[in-house]
Amino acid sequence: MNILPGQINGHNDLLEKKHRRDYQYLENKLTDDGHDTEELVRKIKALQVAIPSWALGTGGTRFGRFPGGGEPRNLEEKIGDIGTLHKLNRSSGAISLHIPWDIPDDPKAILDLAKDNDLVFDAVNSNTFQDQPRQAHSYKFGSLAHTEEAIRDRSIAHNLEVIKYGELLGSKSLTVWLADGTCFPGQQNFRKAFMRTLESLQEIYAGLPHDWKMLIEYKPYEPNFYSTVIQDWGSSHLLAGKLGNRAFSLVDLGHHLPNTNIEQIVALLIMEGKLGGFHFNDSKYGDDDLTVGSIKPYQLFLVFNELVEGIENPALSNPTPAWMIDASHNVKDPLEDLLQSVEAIKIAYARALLVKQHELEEAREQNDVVKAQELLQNAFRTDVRPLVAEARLRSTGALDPVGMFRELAIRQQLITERGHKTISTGL
Ligand code: PSV
Ligand code: MN
Repeated sequence: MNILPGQINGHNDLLEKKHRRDYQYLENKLTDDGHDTEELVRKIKALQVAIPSWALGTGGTRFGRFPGGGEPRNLEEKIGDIGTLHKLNRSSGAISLHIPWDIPDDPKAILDLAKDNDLVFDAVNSNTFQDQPRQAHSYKFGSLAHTEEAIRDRSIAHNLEVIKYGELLGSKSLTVWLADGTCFPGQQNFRKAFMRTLESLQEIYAGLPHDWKMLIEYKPYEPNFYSTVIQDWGSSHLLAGKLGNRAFSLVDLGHHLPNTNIEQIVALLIMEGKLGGFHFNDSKYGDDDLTVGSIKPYQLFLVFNELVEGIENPALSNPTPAWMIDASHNVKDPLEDLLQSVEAIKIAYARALLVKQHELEEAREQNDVVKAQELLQNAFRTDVRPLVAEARLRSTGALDPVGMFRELAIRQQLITERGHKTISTGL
C-alpha cells in the first residue's frame, strides 16, 4: 500500500486548524507548569515501538477464527503492512520476526524492502512450541527442557538457526519464549526441568553474536496449565543472571496473574540492569492480547513511570529495553488495532514524562502519600493527545492515523489486492 506524502499532507491540512488550537492550549499549560515542551516533543518523536509479524492477522481461539480479509500472505506483505503503519504514525519503524513463519528466502531483497519502508529488524523469535511438518521430534512434552537429549538438541539448533536469520537482517537480539511446562502435578521434576533449560540456553548463549542480547520471556500458564518452566520474573532473572551480561528478562504485560504489581517488577529489573525488553498488550483475565491501554490505562502509565524514571536515572545503567507490541486478537482490524496500541503507548509515555520525579522523590522521603498521589495523578489526568499529535505531525505522520486508514479505505484495497480468504501465519 503506497501512501503518498501528498495524501498525508492533504489529510493534515483539514485537521491542522483544530490541532493548532488544542496544542497551543496544552503548550501554554505545560510551559506554565515548568515543562520544556520542545524536549517533550523530541522524546515522543524518538519513541519507536516494534510490530510483531504475528499481529498482522486476525487472532483466533480454539473455538474459531473470523479473519477480516486482506491479511498478509508472506513476509513481503507483512513488511508492506508495517510500512503502512509507520507511514501513518511514524512510530512503528521496526518489525520483529518469528521463525519459521518468517524465513527470508532472499534476505537481500527483504532487507531492501524493509529499507524502502523505512523499517529495521527488531528481535527475532524462536518457535519451539509448535511441531512443524516433517519434524522428526515432537515438542509435545517440551523443547529446551525436554527429558530427551535429541529434542533438546533440536530445540537448541533451531534457536541457533534463528540467530543466523537475524544476523542476515541486522537484528541484534533473540527472544526466547518457551511453552515448556506441565499440565498435571507430578508430571515433571521442577528442578531438573529448570536445569535442563539452563543448560540448553547456555549452548544457545555460546552461539550468540557478541553484540546481541538474549531476552528471556516468562509466563505463568498456557499452553501448559499446571506449571511452566519459566513461570515468573524470578525464574527468568535467575536464568539471565546465570547466563551472563548479554542475557536479560523480558516483561510481557499479559504474562502475569491478575493484580500482579508489574510496575514493581519493572523497577527491580531496572535496578539490576536486567530489563531487556517489553511486550505491550492489555488484558482483563490473563494473556488476553487486547489493545494496549484498553482495560488498565493507569497500570500502563505506572509501568511507564518506572520505565522513564529508571532509564533516565543516571545512577542506574539498564540499557534501553526493546519495545514491542505483542497482541493478536479476534475481532478488530489488526492494522487499526495496532495504530490504537501504538497511540496508547505514546500517550502513557508522554504522561509519564510529565511526572515531576524530583518532587515525587521528595514526597516519598517525607512519607507525604497524598502529595505523591497528586503528582502521579496530575500527570495521568493531563490530556496529552495534542502533544503526541504534534510529535507525529513534525515527523510527517498523519494527525489522525486511524481516521486516515479509513479515509484511504486501506483494508478494502488490501482485500482487492490479496483476496478475502488470506490467512496470515501467527497465533
Ligand atoms: C505466547 O504467550 C506469546 O504471546 C509470547 O508472549 C511470545 O512473545 C509470543 O507468543 C510469540 O511467540
Ligand atoms: Mn510476548
